[in-house]
Amino acid sequence: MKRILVTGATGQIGSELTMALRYIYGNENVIAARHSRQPSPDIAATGPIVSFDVRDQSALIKVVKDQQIDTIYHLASLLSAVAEKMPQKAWDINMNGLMNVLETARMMRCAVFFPSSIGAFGPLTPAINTPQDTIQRPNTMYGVTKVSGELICDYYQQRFAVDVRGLRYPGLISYKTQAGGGTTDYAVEIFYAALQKKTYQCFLAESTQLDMMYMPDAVKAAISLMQADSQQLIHHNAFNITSISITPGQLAAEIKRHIPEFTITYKVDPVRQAIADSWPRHMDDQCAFLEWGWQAEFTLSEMVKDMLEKLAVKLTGGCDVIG
Ligand code: AKB
Repeated sequence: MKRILVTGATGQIGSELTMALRYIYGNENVIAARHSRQPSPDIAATGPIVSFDVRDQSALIKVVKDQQIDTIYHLASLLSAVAEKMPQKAWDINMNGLMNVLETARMMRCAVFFPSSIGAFGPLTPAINTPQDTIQRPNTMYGVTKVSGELICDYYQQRFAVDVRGLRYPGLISYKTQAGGGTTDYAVEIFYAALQKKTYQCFLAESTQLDMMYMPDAVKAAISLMQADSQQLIHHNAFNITSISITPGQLAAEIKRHIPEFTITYKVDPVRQAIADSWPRHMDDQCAFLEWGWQAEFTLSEMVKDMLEKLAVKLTGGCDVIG
C-alpha cells in the first residue's frame, strides 16, 4: 500500500495532484502538507492535512515516521518572478527544503518526486527543440535552484540509491488554483480577465514564445513517471516534457475564437520579460516518450475550450467540474 506525502499541496500543482493521487491510492493514504496557503475545500474535505515548513527537518521526519510515508512529492518552492525579488529566501526554501526531503528519504527509504522547470535552462541553451542533455547556465535564482535541485537529486539517486524522479515542467495552466509569482502566470491570468473583464494587459511581449501545459497533462506526467518501471529509466530525473508552445498573441487569438469581444494589450514587465527571454521556446521531450511513454493529450484549442468552460463554472460559483 502506498503512503504519500505531498509538500506544497495547496499550491498550483499540489492542489490538483493531491486530489488525483487520493483518487488512485485512497484518500487516507495521501497526506497534504501545507505551510502558508489555506487548503482548497476539496483537499480539506477528502483526506489528512499536516502543517509544517519544509525547512524544518525534524517536523518533516516526524510526519514521515508518524504517517508511515513511502513516497514524497516535493512541490513546495518559490517560483521565478518572486524568487528574483528575494533570491536569498528562494535559495533557502527551494534548496534547504529539497535537501531536507532528500535526507529524510535517504534515512526512511522513501521515493521522491521533484519538479524542475524550463527555468533550469538559460540564455546559452538551444532555445528550439531544447535537448534533454544540454547547456544549463540559468541567470535567475529560480533557475539556479532548479539546476542545483536536479544535480542533488541525481546525486542522491546515484550515491544513496534513493528513487528520485522528476520532470522539467513548462508554464502550467489551470483553473483550480492560481500560480502566483511565476513568469508564465500570464497564461492563467488571461483566462480570468477574458471571462471577467473581456480585456487583459499582458506583462510579456506579444511574440514571447514559451512551452506551456494544461494541468491535467502535468498531473498525468508526474503520476506516470512515478509509476514507471525503474528498469526502463535511463535519466530518472529532470525529464523534458512539452505540450503547447505558444506566444501571448497566439493564446489571445484562440481565446478570441470563444469570446470575440476579448482584447489584449501589452505592458512589458522588464524583469519577467528578461526571465522569459532566457528560457527555451520549445523543449524536445523524446527521452520522456522513449523511457516511460510520455505523451501530452491537450492541444491549444482543447485546452482553451476546457479552461474557459471550467473557469466560467468556477467564477459563477458553480460546483467544481471533475475530469
Ligand atoms: C514560473 O513561471 O516560474 C513557473 C515555471 C515555468 O517554472 N511557472
